Amino acid sequence: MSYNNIIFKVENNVATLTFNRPKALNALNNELIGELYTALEAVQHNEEIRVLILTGAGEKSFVAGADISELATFNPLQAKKFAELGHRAINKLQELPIPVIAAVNGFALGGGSEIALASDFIYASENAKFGFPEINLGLIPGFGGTQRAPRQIGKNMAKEMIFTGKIISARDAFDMGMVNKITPPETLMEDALKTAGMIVLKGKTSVRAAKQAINNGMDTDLATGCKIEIDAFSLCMASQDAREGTTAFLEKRKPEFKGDLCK
Ligand code: DAK
Repeated sequence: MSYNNIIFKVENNVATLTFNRPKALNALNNELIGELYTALEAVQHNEEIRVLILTGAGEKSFVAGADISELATFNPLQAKKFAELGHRAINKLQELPIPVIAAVNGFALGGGSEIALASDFIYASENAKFGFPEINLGLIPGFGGTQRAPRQIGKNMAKEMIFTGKIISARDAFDMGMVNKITPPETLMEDALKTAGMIVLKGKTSVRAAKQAINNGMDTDLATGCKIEIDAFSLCMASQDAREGTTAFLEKRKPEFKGDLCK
């Protein structure tokens, strides 16, 4: 599959999706969002892919939000189509069974911050900047930002960012728990790939079960969340990986996870 606005590659069980419109700071136009959705479907159906990394082309930007030049031309029906496609893509991203790391290499504004927040965690380069400038356009975040930001950085911090449209540094984003790690720009991808490489070596079933339990549990109360964990734990116990992991420990060797269910 060839794309005009993204670069998609798979190597060593890790897929890398690069937003690739550097002249427009990788702003999200309709075509890019369609390609993002198609690539995410491919990731979902390819069991060889164990981790997805998202990043932006060029040194300046991850994604500078929706493409304002395109947005300005939409009639209401086109805007609805754009919104529906955007939500489908971002929901698909959040619901991918495998971990997603956003390697934010510059501006992550509006839709860019929303994509990063829908990922499982964020590594940011020292020059990364986050924000929701929609308010400056007379808009509000439209790809789930009003919902994901308060859940992840707290209601009041999210309100301040969304009401003011201010742009914050990687350090501020790290301090509020939005970013897991800050790295020099030159080593951002290396760091993300290193972490992805650690995850690739773990059991396929247990990584997926952990992601599902955390995500589904966060949307509910603690007691229901613990029930979700019991089911996910039981599923892991039915996998060859659990047998291999425990046996390898007892035999004092490294486990070799295959990701199959018990036969
Ligand atoms: N759209 C289109 N082009 C953009 C762009 C964007 N978002 N951001 C940057 N560019 C283009 C610039 O126009 C410029 O193009 P040329 O003039 O060279 O042709 C080029 O990228 C380089 O940008 P600058 O010259 O401005 O670079 P600076 O370093 O001076 O400034 C900046 C960088 C990121 C601070 C600045 O470019 C900027 O403020 N960009 C706009 C940020 C922004 O407001 N993004 C949109 C957020 S709103 C919806 C759902 C969701 C959304 C909308 C609708 N529905 C449900 C319907 C989402 C909305 C958003 O994301």
